[in-house]
Amino acid sequence: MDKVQVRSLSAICVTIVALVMLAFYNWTVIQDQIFYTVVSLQETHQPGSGARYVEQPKTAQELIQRLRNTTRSIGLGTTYGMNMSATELEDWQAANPCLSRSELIPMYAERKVAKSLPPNPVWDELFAEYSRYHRVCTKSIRDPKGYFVKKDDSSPCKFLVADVAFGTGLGNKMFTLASGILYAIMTQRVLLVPTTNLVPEFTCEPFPGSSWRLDPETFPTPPEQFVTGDGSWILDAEFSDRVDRAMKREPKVNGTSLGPLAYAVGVTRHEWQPKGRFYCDTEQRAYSQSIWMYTSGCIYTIPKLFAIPSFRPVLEGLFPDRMAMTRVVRSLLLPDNTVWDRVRRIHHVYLSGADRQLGLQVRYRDGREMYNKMNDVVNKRITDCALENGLLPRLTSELNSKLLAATNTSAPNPVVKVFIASLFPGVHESLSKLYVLKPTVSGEDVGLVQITQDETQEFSLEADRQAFTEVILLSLSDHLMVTPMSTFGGLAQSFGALTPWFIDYRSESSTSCERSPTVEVCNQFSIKEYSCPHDSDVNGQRIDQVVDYIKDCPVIDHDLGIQLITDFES
Ligand SMILES: Nc1nc2c(ncn2[C@@H]2O[C@H](COP(=O)(O)OP(=O)(O)O)[C@@H](O)[C@H]2O)c(=O)[nH]1
Ligand SMILES: *[C@@H]1O[C@H](CO)[C@@H](O)[C@H](O)[C@H]1NC(C)=O
Ligand SMILES: *[C@@H]1O[C@H](CO)[C@@H](O)[C@H](O)[C@H]1NC(C)=O
Ligand SMILES: *[C@@H]1O[C@H](CO)[C@@H](O)[C@H](O)[C@H]1NC(C)=O
Ligand SMILES: *[C@@H]1O[C@H](CO)[C@@H](O)[C@H](O)[C@H]1NC(C)=O
Repeated sequence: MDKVQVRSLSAICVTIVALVMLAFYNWTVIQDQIFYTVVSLQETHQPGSGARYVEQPKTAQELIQRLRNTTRSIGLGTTYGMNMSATELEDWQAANPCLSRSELIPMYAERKVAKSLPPNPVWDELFAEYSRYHRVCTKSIRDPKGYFVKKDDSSPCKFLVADVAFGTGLGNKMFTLASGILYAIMTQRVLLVPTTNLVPEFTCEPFPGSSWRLDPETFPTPPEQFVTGDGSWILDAEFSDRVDRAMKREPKVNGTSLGPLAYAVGVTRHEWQPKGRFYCDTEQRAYSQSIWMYTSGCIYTIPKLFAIPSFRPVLEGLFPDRMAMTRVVRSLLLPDNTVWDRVRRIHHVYLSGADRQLGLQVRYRDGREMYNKMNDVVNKRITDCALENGLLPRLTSELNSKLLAATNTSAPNPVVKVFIASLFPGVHESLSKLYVLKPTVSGEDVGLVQITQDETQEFSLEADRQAFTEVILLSLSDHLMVTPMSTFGGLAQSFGALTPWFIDYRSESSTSCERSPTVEVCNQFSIKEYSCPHDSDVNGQRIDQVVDYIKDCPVIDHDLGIQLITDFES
């Protein structure tokens, strides 16, 4: 990891912490080396039923069926059963209230211009079945820590601890976790989320009768960044070595019978996401025989899951429109009641009743200095973009003739509400100067709303809650204009199922903005070729040449990444 990379990546995910991490980097490497020599001594262990190799399902229905079979095999005849009783469910819902689960989707449907995403019954069925699996597995092993420490593998259930790199903002957290969530579902692993990353503190518990919360104070997670971890985990380098050695011993087995290579594997990071070899069939076959996995980082990687050949049939069946992120966040990452209460109040007083809502997300990642330098040019581009694309009405210097002529106007002017999310006041001031002083040609009245302007990015539960509130309010827009590379705006786009316009932030540019080719966001800093030494059918090939709906991200957004092209546009 050289300095240039650290700087450019820190601009994306870990704004402040990266410098501290650089200082600790050498220390971490030393830790890892000590750790590897310890774990190599215990390479063999006897597999239980959870560690048996099973091929990836070929269809979404087969995945659902497998989850159901596992749930049945461990749930039937137990006190907790396969399903919860109605009273159990009511009690759980009373203890884990989540108003947004029933109230958010109808608000998207009420938008007057934006299209609603049609329902996806296969995804809903999978989510329900996975929730049941989660509950029954969690009940059956009782205590995740005890199960882990004993290296137990008597249950057919497997587990994923899905974490997020320390010190990241809301958007990066949610995209990273969403990637872990979809991976857990695809690989039939019980999803557990360390509460230190705070996501379980501002989202709803997603699985009825169960909990995804993992207390990292008591649960032994692997060594992460500069935090000391537990040595029971095999990390990437050692895992790849074991795969290589096993494949050398039996080159013909094609990964199918590698046998369990490790009880617990921590997927360490390269550029804040799993390394290229993670996205290979041979490695995935090997991972599938480990009982525990741990992932972390700060980058969205769902596009790369679509690149894994053995995952693709199920993912294509589940998301024929590729609206994967929207389904995941709307089912599993909903705002808890504290956040939802803010959304409802602010929406009610400032945004409801509009004929159209425009969302504007304006981010100056490097803070005040960048703001001072770019505020004028960014504001001009926002206005130009809004006018060129009909997102805001044009101004006139003449007074509204209709208003003046009529002494009794029965029909009030249509209202366009602009919700602005920014750490700075610049764009609100700039638009106020236009729309407060002058009427519009169309006779539409334009209202501007910005609820915070904190200037600096904070790292706290309160900062995440407020950021999430503003993301949801942005997502309720009919049209959305966002800052390139920003996962904050990207999260609003995913919740709202919106195809955004990227404001042009390049200093030398003659365009004001550009429409995104997709609702999906960019998998930033992604390696664009398969690096799968044991899968000669794809190794070295460009992913976009193997999978036709995966493309380079647009240059205006982020030129070092790939993304899914959606069949839905709004
Ligand atoms: N409330 C609020 N917070 C913001 C805004 N812009 C940035 N932030 C803060 O800065 C963080 C930005 O990190 P992140 O969401 O990962 O977005 P990214 O860095 O642009 O990809 C957020 O989580 C907030 O804490 C904003 O418009 N409103
Ligand atoms: C589920 O179990 C049934 C009955 O035991 C079996 O016929 C079926 O093949 C299993 N399905 C899958 C996908 O494992
Ligand atoms: C559990 O609930 C599912 C979905 O409602 C149903 O199909 C299944 O038959 C139930 N199983 C048992 C054992 O009650
Ligand atoms: C590897 O195994 C898979 C799954 O059984 C099979 O579909 C594929 O054809 C095999 N590839 C080779 C090169 O043997
Ligand atoms: C204004 O017009 C509306 C509808 O045309 C009518 O119902 C109302 O009585 C009028 N009000 C006045 C004060 O003239």
